[in-house]
Amino acid sequence: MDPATIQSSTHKIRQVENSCLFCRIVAGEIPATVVHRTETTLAFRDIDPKAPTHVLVIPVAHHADVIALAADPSAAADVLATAAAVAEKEGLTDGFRVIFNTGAHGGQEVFHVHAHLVGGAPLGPMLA
Ligand code: IU
Repeated sequence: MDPATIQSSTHKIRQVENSCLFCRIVAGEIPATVVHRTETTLAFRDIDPKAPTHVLVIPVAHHADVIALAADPSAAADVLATAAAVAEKEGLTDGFRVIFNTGAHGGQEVFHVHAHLVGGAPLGPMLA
């Protein structure tokens, strides 16, 4: 589907992929439990949490995966900064994981890059 141009709350024009679930969450078209928001990022609770805290951190701008995000260092830094801010907000003082599932072998299902911030309990040697 062609990208549509919409007016963001900050009055800057940005591109939104109409067919992208997470772009639609950013646009407020699909509900999500938002825990933190910046001008360039959004953090919301995963609908199927794998740990006591399971928050997805996304850039507002559409990037398909972490490879595309890496080509936009400012957005990449903003996503990590938001993950760190949410970890602090959620009280994850004993540690946490930040995971970018990527591609078919990585188990990526939603192709708007998202960092899984998981914690709140010992996670074991690997996240299943
Ligand atoms: P993945 O890395 O692309 O596999 O992760 C996608 C995540 O998005 C997964 O943990 C889902 O539970 C989560 N999710 C969501 O939080 N809200 C939704 O509406 C949908 C998926 I669809």
